[in-house]
Amino acid sequence: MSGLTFAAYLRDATRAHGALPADLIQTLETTADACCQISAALKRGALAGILGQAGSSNIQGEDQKKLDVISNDILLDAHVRGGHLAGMASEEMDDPFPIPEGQAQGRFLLLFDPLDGSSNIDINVSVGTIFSVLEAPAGSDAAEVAPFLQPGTAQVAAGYAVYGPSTQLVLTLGHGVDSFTLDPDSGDFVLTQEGMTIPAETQEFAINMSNQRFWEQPVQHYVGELLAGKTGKRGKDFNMRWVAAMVADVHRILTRGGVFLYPLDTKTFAKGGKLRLMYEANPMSWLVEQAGGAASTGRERILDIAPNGLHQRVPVILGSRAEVERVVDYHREI
Ligand code: AFP
Repeated sequence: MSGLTFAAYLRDATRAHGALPADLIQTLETTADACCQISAALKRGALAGILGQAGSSNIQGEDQKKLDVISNDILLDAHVRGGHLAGMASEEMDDPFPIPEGQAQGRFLLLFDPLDGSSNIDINVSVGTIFSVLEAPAGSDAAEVAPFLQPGTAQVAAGYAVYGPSTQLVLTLGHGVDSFTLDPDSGDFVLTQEGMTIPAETQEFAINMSNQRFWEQPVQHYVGELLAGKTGKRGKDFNMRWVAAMVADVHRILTRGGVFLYPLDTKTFAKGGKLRLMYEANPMSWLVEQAGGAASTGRERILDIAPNGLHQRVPVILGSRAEVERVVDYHREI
């Protein structure tokens, strides 16, 4: 199947796994097109005068970069014209965005983090777009928050684009994880890896070590064991990587294994964690599980969480199954 364009792949997925609804196919194709546009904007960077702060902040109180706002607008505009969605929700917007009256409507809901890791933009390091697709409950109103508040197990598609040396799109429809590379000549995403799998064991971990003094005891204990290396209980040396863009860190784990932790700590305790359930944790957790890994808050499976708000935050521990299970055990035992 390698070499298929994204559109041909979606037609093939229909043949292999039963018909994908036409409006879901359109949702995914339009999202891929929008990612292609975001990729082009990122490539122009300073030449287009689009680096730096936008002078606004999002609902989380975080300063927005110009490219956060531009990427959000690209996704909104593409999908308003598309005619296949009931509504959208974004990390960068306070409220849901229903498809305006007078525009064609569909039955799906799209949730996205338009530009994850945006602090990396100004230093020319990888960033990404994360998305999750849900079906709107019959008779629901996409101007309301309620239809969006579905657990991660209800996702019908999830994926991300990582804007690195090449632009890659990684997708799950619930039958494994496949990866596409943007062909800059044709503007098509082309299937380049089928069935991404995360090895159960690893020697690599990702965590922001500067937060160590704020962590809970189970995570202190786990990371302490990793740092002890060959001379400690684990009997092997571990390497550490931290890109500060979840997309890039998860992409590395999907590609060569590892474990990623943004655990609960005393700094983020009142908010419930750092990462957003609907825009980051749910889509990434589904991708990781579909690749044979695991994803937990330390205390529960992320995909089982019943959301209580559009911008809810949760602790995230995901990646190689054996490592995630060990951290979960420590949360039970320590
Ligand atoms: P933004 O999407 O607001 O740039 O946040 C990125 C992020 O949520 C996630 O992608 C990173 O893993 C994490 O923040 C990095 O956090 P630190 O700043 O604590 O390293």
